[in-house]
Amino acid sequence: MVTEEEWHGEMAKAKRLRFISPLAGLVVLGILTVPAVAAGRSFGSGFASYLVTAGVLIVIILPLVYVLVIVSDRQQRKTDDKVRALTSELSEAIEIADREGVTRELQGHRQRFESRLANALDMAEGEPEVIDVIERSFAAVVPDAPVELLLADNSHAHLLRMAGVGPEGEPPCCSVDSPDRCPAARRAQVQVFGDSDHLDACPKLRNRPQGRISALCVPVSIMGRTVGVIHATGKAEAQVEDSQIQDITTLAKLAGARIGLLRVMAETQLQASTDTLTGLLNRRSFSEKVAAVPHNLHPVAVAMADLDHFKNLNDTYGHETGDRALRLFARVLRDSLRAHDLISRYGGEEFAIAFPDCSSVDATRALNTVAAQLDAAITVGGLPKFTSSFGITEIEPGEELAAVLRRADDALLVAKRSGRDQIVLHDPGTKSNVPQRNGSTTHQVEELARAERI
Ligand code: GH3
Ligand code: MG
Ligand code: MG
Repeated sequence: MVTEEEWHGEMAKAKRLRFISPLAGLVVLGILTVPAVAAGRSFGSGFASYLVTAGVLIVIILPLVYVLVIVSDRQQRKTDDKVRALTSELSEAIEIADREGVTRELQGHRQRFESRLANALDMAEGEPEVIDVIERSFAAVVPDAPVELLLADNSHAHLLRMAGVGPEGEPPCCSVDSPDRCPAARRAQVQVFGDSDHLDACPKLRNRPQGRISALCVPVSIMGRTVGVIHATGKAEAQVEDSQIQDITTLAKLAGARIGLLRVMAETQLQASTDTLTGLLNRRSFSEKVAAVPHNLHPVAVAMADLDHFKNLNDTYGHETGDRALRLFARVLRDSLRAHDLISRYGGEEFAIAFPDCSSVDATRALNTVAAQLDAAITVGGLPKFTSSFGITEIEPGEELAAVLRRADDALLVAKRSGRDQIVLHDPGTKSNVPQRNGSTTHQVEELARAERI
């Protein structure tokens, strides 16, 4: 390394030498001329004396000139060395600057990609939107390679292809079917396989239709648990760029974090809207959902259910058995009714149900099935026998839910008074409550249905 001080010192030395050499030469020549002329004269006069003088001068000056040449040559070489060192240092510095420029440009590109990706994920409101962002990011991260996202289902036992792209439209189609069977997911580590034929390549890469391939597998974690993998393939022995690994890792990290956040939010929302014992809607979310059901063009039936003599069951078999009975009743309701019926635990051992696009007669039929299924489920579940009473009505145009529930509750009260284990339908025509079950139930329901058809 040549310092600036050294360089200036050498330049000053060379300059001094250039100035001093001719001056010193003249002085030395002047001084040496005297003994040379004297020596010439001592050998005679005329041309011979000149020759002797010149010869003496040459003999004396020659070594001096030689020394001068050596000194100046050495100085020149020193200067040349310094120049060479400086030149190579300069080109090295230029090279480093170029490399840093490229690195800075890559970093800038990565930062821009990261911030756009984070922004897109932040705007994604549900998992399908997050998956869409991931799929669109593939084109930016690995533009020419088949790549896919495999995510575990709720059971964590199966990996499902959630997104996939490829230059010819075909994703890599890895055959792995569970996170435990994927080395990247199992080890929670990025895996790079240079050639599917290598001894230590993932077995799932062999025998692909594309033949020999290389692969990059980046695990996706949600809240610290590896739940999937981003899998990209390329030509065998193809060099995988560090920047690509970093970009896919960033994509996996940000997408996993967003999905995790969305799942926590969904879980919190679910917890806030459901009853913890039964998993049914709670009173507040039931009211909100029923308010959103249109009831002007199509009938919407609403039922109240109350378990019969539930206090006795609790007192006789214990609170734990009572809880099991409540859970069983909730499960029977869920399994017997339609997926879009709104079922809630309204409080204690009371349940409210709304049947969108369903008349009270059809709802009565559905609740008859519930009662039958309950009986069977109690036997299978080994619980003490219990029954339920129901009151049913229909929402009238523009009616508040509170008024509808009051009517359903009135019908339920009639069911209780009539001996329990009953379905009582509030008849909108006569505005009276009609029992629908216990002996004549089916018959009455069918009659009502026929009347409605007419
Ligand atoms: P009826 O047939 O008239 O409805 O009589 P009932 O005994 O069912 O009604 P009552 O209102 O007298 O008693 C309701 C019981 O439900 C009392 C209460 O301890 C029980 N209960 C309410 N919530 C729960 C719960 O979360 N778990 C359990 N195990 N029991 C509950
Ligand atoms: Mg009760
Ligand atoms: Mg009650």
